[in-house]
Amino acid sequence: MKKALVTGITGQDGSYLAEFLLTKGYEVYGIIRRSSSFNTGRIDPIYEDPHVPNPRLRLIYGDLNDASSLNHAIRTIQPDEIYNLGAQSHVRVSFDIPEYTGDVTGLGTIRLLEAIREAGLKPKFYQASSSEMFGKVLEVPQRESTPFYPRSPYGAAKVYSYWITVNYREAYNLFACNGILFNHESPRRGETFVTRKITKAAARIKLGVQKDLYLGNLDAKRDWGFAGDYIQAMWMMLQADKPDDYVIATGETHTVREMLELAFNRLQLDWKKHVKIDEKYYRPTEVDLLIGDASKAKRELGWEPKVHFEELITMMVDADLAAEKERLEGVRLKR
Ligand code: NAP
Ligand code: F7E
Repeated sequence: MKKALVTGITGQDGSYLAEFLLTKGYEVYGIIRRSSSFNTGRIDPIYEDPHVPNPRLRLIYGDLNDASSLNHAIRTIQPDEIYNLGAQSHVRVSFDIPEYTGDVTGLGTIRLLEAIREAGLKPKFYQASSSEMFGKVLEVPQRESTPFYPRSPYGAAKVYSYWITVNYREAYNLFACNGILFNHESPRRGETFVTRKITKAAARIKLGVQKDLYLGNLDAKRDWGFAGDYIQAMWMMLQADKPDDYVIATGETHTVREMLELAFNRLQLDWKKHVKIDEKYYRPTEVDLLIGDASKAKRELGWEPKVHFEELITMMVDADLAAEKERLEGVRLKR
């Protein structure tokens, strides 16, 4: 049975990837951080009852800023594949905690790569690279050969991780790949990223438990896809004949305003009556336009996105509406 080690397993992508790897017959090991409250909600359905855990899913404590925990995990598990999805992944927050972001999102990758090298192992390695590396874009659409121009501490840290992954591939002949993933969303998306913030607010406004929604720049354009499609590309990269770097995107771009309109329209709401602009959500430097060209992934891996933008936003609004109704029902029953 193949063994996969996933950092960031409690996150959006980690939870979809763990599910996917389990269906492929893998034994999955996830690194989790100690937290004062439970934060395994996204993987609870596959972990089952904590007293009767899934024997093929194991969680171990560790941290990307703690080299000894990574060394220990790799030496003891001896994984066949490693997916490095752990990161301080919020771009706006990276301006508030730039050094921490550099430590986890940048140096965390070298700690993991060094742990592999020191253990004398040759697992396949996936690095969660990001379209944020293209930042102030030097080419439209962005492809694997487009030069990087990061616009945030997060983007700069991801550029470091990208190049150190390439370097370990070339220096030590490691099967290491960068997936340059454009924005991808789902009902499991963190609630402070713009799509989820909007779909959750739309649901709450519809149900009368929220009145206004405060947002920042509505003109930014993003290439948004579905996380469930994108995690499959990660796995496909590690099954290819040779290690390489791939852009994963839909090839379509939309403004935040368009996304907002679509989400509110789904619930017959007029967003203009509820949305207010708050300067605090603006970034010191913005990424204005992202649109990816994933033709290399299609050609070489056979990967293509399946869920279209409208379908994705509908899926997210409907899920938030159902969850919010359930939450309110729970509150009503408790009274
Ligand atoms: P996410 O939901 O924010 O999840 C991030 C994960 O990283 C969580 O499991 C988090 O654990 C973990 N983490 C944070 N700090 C850590 C640390 N110091 N040590 C170990 N783990 C740590 O992110 P995502 O959307 O799933 O994205 C997955 C990866 O892809 C990230 O590296 C992100 O930067 C990158 N990426 C995302 C997108 C996108 O659009 N989603 C696009 C391109 C690249 P806790 O649960 O304990 O916080
Ligand atoms: O912002 C604008 C904001 O935070 C998208 C991460 O997963 O994808 C993500 O980074 C746009 C930006 O995602 C609000 O200014 C307006 O232009 O949802 P976001 P992101 O910054 O693109 C990349 C690929 C990653 O790698 C990252 O890990 O929306 N925006 N108003 C807002 N954004 C937020 N968060 N909140 C607002 O109120």
